[in-house]
Amino acid sequence: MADDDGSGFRDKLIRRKEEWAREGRLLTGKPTVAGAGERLPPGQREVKNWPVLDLGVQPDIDRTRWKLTVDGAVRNPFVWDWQSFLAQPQVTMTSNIHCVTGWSRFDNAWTGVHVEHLLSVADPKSEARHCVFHSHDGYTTNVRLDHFADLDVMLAHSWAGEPLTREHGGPVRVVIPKWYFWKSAKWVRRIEFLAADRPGFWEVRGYHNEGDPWNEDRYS
Ligand SMILES: Nc1nc2c(c(=O)[nH]1)N[C@H]1C(S)=C(S)[C@@H](COP(=O)(O)O)O[C@H]1N2
Ligand SMILES: [Mo]
Repeated sequence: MADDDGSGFRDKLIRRKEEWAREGRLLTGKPTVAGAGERLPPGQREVKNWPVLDLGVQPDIDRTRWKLTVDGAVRNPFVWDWQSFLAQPQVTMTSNIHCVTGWSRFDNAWTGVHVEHLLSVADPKSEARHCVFHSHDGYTTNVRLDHFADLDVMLAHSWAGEPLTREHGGPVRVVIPKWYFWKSAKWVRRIEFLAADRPGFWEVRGYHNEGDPWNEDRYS
């Protein structure tokens, strides 16, 4: 794909998603309570395939050169390379995906490093309240530290027992099941801890700062 086509696609996609935010696309005005027997949040439909959504640039990161930096308001900033990442305790957890464009995909088995372990190593300072994920495609997204610390959050390198493919964010992506999927940064390269919030790529383009699908937190 030529550079022109790439950035044209990107600009068009960004404009369309900004328009959805202005229109309030898919909003039903009927928020529901998570876990009340229903698996599908309001305005969502289930898909069996797994759509690919990003800004049209899928960085090709060789696992031998992959590194994750964890820094900012932490007592123990560190860098994991691929071997040290795999040497950390590994977990497999199953969760649902809810994309703000309207599709949900149930029962995704992710394998990787649990957020509880990452936080025990990094040891956030008392002033740390927020996190920003930085990705290899230039994408960023923000979450509150207490939301990042939810026990269903992880850094995944595998999906359904297979290495995470490049198009879905491999070598490693963030998985935050309780929020719309734009918070789950693909190709993550850095996790920065902050005292003050710093909205990310979609959060400054009309999307909600948090993103609870049950509450229809689609737009700001
Ligand atoms: N680095 C990066 N992460 C990203 C994005 C992106 O453009 N770049 N898009 C987000 C959005 S809007 C969605 S819906 C999901 C899509 O993940 P998938 O392609 O694996 O379905 O990734 C999220 N994480
Ligand atoms: Mo998305």
